[in-house]
Amino acid sequence: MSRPLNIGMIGYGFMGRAHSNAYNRVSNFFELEYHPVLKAVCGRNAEAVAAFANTWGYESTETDWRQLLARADIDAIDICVPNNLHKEIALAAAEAGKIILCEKPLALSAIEGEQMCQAVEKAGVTNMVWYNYRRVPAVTLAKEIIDSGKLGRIFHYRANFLQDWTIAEDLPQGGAALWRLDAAAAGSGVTGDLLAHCIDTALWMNGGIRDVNAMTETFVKQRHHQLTGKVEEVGIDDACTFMCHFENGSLGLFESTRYARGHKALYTLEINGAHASIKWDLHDLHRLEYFDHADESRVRGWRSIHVSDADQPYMDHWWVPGLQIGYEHSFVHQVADFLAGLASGEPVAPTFRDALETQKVCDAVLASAKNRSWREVSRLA
Ligand code: SOE
Repeated sequence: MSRPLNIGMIGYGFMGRAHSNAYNRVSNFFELEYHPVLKAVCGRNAEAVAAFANTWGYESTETDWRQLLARADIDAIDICVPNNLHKEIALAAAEAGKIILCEKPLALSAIEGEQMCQAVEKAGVTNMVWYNYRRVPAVTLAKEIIDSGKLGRIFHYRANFLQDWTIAEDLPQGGAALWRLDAAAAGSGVTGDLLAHCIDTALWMNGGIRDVNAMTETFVKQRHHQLTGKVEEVGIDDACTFMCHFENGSLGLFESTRYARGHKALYTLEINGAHASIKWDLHDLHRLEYFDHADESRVRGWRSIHVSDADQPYMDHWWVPGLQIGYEHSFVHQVADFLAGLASGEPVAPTFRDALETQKVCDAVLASAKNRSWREVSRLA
């Protein structure tokens, strides 16, 4: 008989839906020692949070997150609110002895992130950050192929995350759906929101980043602020490009923007090794492109692997070979791994400490862009 893990989620936006869906689905597809129970969801607007609870099957609601933390029937807190609230909630949740799942990026800065790491480590509470793309089966397969050594020495790591949803100059900043455009709530723009995903995957697949050289741009300098009602300076980076040295000697090139007309969520990555290369594209997320120089020369070329077979990562839990899954399943996989980790006592990556490494790279990227110079990653900015 599996044991309940009572979830208390704070926030109920886009990520609240993604996480709730994962909690609801996981026990149907994975046999685990724990099963999530949607005990409570918390948000300031009582009516809206009640409607959310009803849609997703939460047993109760709260309008004050401190009340949620005080409840003895909540085992795990899921932080799904804007980035500027992560630290305060995480520190209090650790103090209350709750398990913590935190939406990415971990914090507004590495200094904040370090405080969060110390809090969960001192309290001894299990923790994880939602960097979901690691658990797209094709991405997990890419990691397994790299770890097997098939690529040989790595020369290049390239990643893009391109969107186009903020081009309109009359799009406001701030408030419920648009806090990502407000530096006070988000900390940064594409660096913390999109490049953080690329960096998380890169650190996981290719190891640490030594130093970075970045440029950022804010194309629309002022926007109407939904909370203050005034036209205010835009403090986020609309676009960011950086190059870097990995500790393994390979070179990295990363680009992210919300101004690439025609691209909605084009996360792509490519790794070139001495013997083989790998490419992946979020718009075609179940495929992994693979080129192996060891193939017979007359038939050598890029293979497009449809990652849907039972011996490929996670796929034995879903349908029959050949039938693919999508974006939301990466969250289901992350919950499944998290619950398995709870049962075994093993930390599940990315923990707060793992995610702090991404935060350090983000800080270095923003500092480098500001100072127009190379910046080492290890310094806490
Ligand atoms: C921004 O548009 C966003 O929703 C990010 O916040 C998510 O982390 C990313 O996965 C998709 O794009």
